[in-house]
Amino acid sequence: MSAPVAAGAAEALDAETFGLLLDTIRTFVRDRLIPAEAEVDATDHVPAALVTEMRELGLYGLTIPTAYGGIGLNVEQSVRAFLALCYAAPVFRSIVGINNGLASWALVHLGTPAQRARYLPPLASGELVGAFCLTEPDSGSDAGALTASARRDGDHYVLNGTKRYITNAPEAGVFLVFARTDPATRDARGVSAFLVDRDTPGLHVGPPERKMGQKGAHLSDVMFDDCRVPAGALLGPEHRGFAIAMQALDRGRLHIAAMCVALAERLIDESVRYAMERVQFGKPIGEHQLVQAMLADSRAEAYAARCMVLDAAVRADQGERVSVEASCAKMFASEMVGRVADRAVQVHGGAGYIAPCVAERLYRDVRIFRLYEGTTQIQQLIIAREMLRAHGRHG
Ligand code: COS
Repeated sequence: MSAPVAAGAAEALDAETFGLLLDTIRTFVRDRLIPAEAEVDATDHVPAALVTEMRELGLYGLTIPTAYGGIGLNVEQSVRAFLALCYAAPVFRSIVGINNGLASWALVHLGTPAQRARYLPPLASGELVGAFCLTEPDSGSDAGALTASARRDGDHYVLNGTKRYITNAPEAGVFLVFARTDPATRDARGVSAFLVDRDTPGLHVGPPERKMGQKGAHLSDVMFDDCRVPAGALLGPEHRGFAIAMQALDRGRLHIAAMCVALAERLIDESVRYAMERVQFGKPIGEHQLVQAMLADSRAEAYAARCMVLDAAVRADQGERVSVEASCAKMFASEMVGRVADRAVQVHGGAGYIAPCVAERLYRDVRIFRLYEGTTQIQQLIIAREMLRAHGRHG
């Protein structure tokens, strides 16, 4: 099975307009999102007014082509936009992120004209929220082992099965669902992708899960019980859905890496501010060399991750396949922000363990990055497998 389409972006925003967009995002983050963070964490709810503002700024459609009402950023620009946006708590990226990547990537690259015309404009505006349904109760890291089925029945498919931990499912209006269309297979072959509207009979959304962090972003199970969809709901070629999911994840992993970098930079700024305010042994703790060592380690690691994600993004824009670079960036950046968050709590001392300290909240928020869109161990597997394959090819 080979990749269904080549990676690479067709469109980009001109430099001046892009600069204005970045300035607008930074101002929005500073004036609107950061002041709302504590309330969102306490209430597990993002105020409707903020969601409306995110829509009006175009944040749901950053990567969707302008022909469909999006902003049409290329990969590097989208990474830079997330580096700016994700200086605020990651709940806000979670709300707009699926529309910008996992739910829209395959539509943009493989959708029929009718599918694009129907779904991309409302996804770009945020009127429609998308969800990406790959994971199942018994199929997480081994995504190719999924058992949800889609049986052909005349000019319909009938879906059955359960999808687990589906981000934005409680709010979603369309679900990109991966299901097995060839019952003779048990692995990555024989899986197809479907666009399923929320109001389709037989589709049920479970209650939101209680999570460790990222309060305000919701996920739940999605169940399919003899859920009939028209044959036109098939996205991309039949039995080629797994490669579609993997390509969407390649792009998603770059965005996760960018988010990790931005949050590390925020945690470092919070740490430096506290280190200059807090006085112990007669001077600000930032003047103690053991505290300086923690700050310096965090700064160097965040810088390394920033360079990685930008390099991978530029390569993607040049048409290179960046599966390995995306996995490297996601793995390094997510592990890095875990260490940075841990040091940020350490710099804050006891105060770092007590709400409403920003370090305490972000420490909880960033833990998911080493798990979702492929655990660190799955990224290692992807990277090492490609190294061994390349060795086999070139001797
Ligand atoms: N781009 C394009 N095609 C890809 C691809 C990619 N990045 N990765 C895999 N494919 C295609 C390949 O073409 C391959 O076909 P060939 O047999 O012709 O090579 C096919 O998909 C199967 O790939 P592979 O053999 O690598 O599948 P495996 O089942 O062995 O393993 C891993 C795949 C482990 C890498 C995959 O299951 C994975 O990424 N798991 C983590 C899932 C995940 O991130 N879940 C989070 C869900 S969203 S929060």
